[in-house]
Amino acid sequence: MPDSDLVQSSPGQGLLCLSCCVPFRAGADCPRCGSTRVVEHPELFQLSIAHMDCDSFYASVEKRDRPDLADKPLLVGSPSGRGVVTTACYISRQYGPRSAMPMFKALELCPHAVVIPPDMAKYKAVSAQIRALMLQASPVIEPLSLDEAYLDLSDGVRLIEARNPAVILARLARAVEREVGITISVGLSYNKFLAKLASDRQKPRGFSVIGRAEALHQLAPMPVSKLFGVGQATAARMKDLGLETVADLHGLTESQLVQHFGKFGRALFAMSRGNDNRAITPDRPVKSISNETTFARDKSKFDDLAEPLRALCAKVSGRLQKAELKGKTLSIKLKTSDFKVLTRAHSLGGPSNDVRLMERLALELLAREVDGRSFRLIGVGISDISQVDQAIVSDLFAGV
Ligand code: TTP
Ligand code: MG
Repeated sequence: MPDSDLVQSSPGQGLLCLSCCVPFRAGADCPRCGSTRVVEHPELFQLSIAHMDCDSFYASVEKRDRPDLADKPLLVGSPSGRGVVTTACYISRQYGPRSAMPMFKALELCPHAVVIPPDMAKYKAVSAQIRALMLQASPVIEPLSLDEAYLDLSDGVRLIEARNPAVILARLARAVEREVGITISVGLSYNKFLAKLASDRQKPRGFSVIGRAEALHQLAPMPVSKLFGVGQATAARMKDLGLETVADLHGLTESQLVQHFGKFGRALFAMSRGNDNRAITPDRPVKSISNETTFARDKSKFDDLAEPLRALCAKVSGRLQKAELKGKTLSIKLKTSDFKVLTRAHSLGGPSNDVRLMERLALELLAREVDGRSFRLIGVGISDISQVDQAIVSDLFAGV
């Protein structure tokens, strides 16, 4: 663990500079760089589920490309006046415009706003760039739309074990600003529902934390509409029942909620207490790539088995390289002449698609199994695959 993160492993400490991304022990401003952009929370270094959401996404991208608009109110949407606002920048929001508002109304509220039509191809490219940065932190990210995603940075999941999740998130937000040129807000908690709630609390350029000790207390005064899955219709039904805030829900038992809202009542009961056990599911499954050969005649000698195994390693490594993928675990598969399947796995010691490393480990695994038995099939596979470029990882997450 880097010294800078180690400093924070003591309980009760929870200060992190959002400018230089280094934790510190005490004080209001960062003792290292003097920044006042500091996040403080007693559970800051114990939480690992995050939600990140870009600030006024389309408008931020347009402002990045038109620096002359930086200080001006900007609306992204159809300039004809008959369409709706897709994004209102934060300056324009001071005058009232919001997403989904008819453009003519937004322009009544903010007549001096500049209007730019949306350029979806550009926003998709920016989104892909941000996603690539996120994938350097964890293979388990779940995008919800072009500008937001959940990230699982738990132990055993995140790619940079040595760094605390909060530090990784601060670095990611900084990388999005520096490399993509727009700002993003971070929510950090212990489940998806609370992480998303948190990311929305301090926009723009926020870093907000909801810990276990405070969740119930913080949820209590919120309107029921803040709960995941409570739309206008459900909120209206709740109002009829006298349920307007989350605290009102706390007064009901789970079975009472189920009585009123069916199966959803169970989710409501859990969420109103800050519980949410939904897993973060990557949009594309963490893939594995494998290849196998069935022999015309069974083989039992090491050399006879090693030759096809080398050829399979070359194929699998070639596929990985072509797709710009790397895997962390190598496995071999053997099927005996009486159809028993054996699989043996070994870590590659980090993401790799190097054919020589794969061959060496595959042959080591093979050597342990060769004992006179005859085999009819041999295979090799790489799993724990991510689109990680180690060189970039070390740039983004190494050092302080
Ligand atoms: P949001 O994340 O909801 O909004 P935002 O990024 O503009 O602002 P915030 O800082 O509050 O997160 O949506 C992301 C993008 O999705 C937004 O820039 C434009 C698009 N969008 C629409 O096209 N129509 C809509 O009604 C909304 C809400 C968003
Ligand atoms: Mg957004």
